[in-house]
Amino acid sequence: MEKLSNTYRIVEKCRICGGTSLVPYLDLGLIPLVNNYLKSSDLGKEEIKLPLKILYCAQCSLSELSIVVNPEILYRNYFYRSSVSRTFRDHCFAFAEECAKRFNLTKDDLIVDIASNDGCTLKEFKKFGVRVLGVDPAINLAKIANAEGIETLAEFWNEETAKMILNKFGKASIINAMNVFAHVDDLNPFLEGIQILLKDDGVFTIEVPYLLNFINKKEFDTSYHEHLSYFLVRPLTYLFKKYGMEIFDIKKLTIHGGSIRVYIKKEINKTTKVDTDSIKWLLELEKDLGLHTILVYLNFSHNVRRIKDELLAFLKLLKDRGKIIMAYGASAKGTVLLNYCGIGKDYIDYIIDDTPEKQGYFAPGTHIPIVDSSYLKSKKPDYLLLLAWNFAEELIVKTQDYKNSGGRYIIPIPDIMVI
Ligand code: JHZ
Ligand code: ZN
Repeated sequence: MEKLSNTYRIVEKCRICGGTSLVPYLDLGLIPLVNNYLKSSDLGKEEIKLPLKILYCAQCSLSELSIVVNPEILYRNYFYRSSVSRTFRDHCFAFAEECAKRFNLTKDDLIVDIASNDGCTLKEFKKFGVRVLGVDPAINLAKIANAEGIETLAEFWNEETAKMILNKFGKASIINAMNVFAHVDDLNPFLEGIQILLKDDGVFTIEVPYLLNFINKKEFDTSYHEHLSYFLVRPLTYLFKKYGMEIFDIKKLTIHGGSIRVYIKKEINKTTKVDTDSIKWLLELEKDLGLHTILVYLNFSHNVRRIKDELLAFLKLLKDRGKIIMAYGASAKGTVLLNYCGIGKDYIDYIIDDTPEKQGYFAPGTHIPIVDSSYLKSKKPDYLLLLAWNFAEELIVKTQDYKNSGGRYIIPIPDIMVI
């Protein structure tokens, strides 16, 4: 494969501990960029496909991608809209409500959301009467959020952005980084930016998919070129200590197949009580499950190959019987699953997605057309492969008519389940 200049760099040392003992354990082959949805005029052109490989750091137990794709390519125009899922909107409301109560937020408090997407989280915070500001590099998303009354800067998060906000808006009481911390290559300017903008008694929170769930539930499809780091608590404790920050609480969450929310304060803030139990409990759990050694990861990789074989064999059986199969959720993880397993238009006729921006486009790699939910009625599939399996419940509830008329669902992860 030709190495496209300025497209990516190869990872040689761990981004958290600097260790060079990086052991590869998952290799999904060449996968397209998951956010690179195609127009019909793009279909004849060559598509970027890059190696998708995960490495385990023997020193701090971080899992990390073997390459880093230039963020300017990945994030300036972003199709994913956080607010499409009701489950996610509810999740954001619960978080905003918790913060408002727990940290006694008032109208003077500024809440900054990094990678604020279409303003989904900040809309919920706004309900509690606080000041809100979004930061997101996607120009298209910042435009949508601003039009909907959530002030948003179309910038990457770093020291310069933090200084600019400080001059214009003052210090922040809470800074959130939800589903973005794992996307960041150089954490130095990111955390320096937090130090600049956060009040001394302020709170920084991150939400990241939890590697423990990734391994235990075989969520291999949530690895893609955007997800550079796959976190356990262990490397996180190491990281924040290095930056003069302290984790004071961690919550396990069910969202996105299992995530953790980590609450962090500046070390100089002596007033916030540290819940050492929640941190110790997770650290011990990770150790007991063998996540601080390589063996578990190699076993995981073996399971991933098995899922591929089983899913392909099952879909083949359905096609041999003349069944019509469609998919729901043109998600990033769906693109990885389909491309890695070799499931294309020969199996799946259409992918339904409620995101207006994705409809009319074609899925990366497979070129399966992305359509709106009216296709469920007009094309009458026998089976619906849930590519957004993390929102299975929500998708099944919203497709009750399909279910009542005999339609079935295939949930691919962690093991094939037919409903
Ligand atoms: P969803 C995203 O990944 C984006 P994806 C990002 N890379 C990230 O870090 C992770 O989340 C955590 C559609 N849908 O959320 C919307 C409906 O159409 O599982 C989405 O296209 N109707 C930043 O893309 C897709 O499915 C619905 O009712 O893997 C879901 O994508 C629902 C619920 C979803 O994440
Ligand atoms: Zn490391």
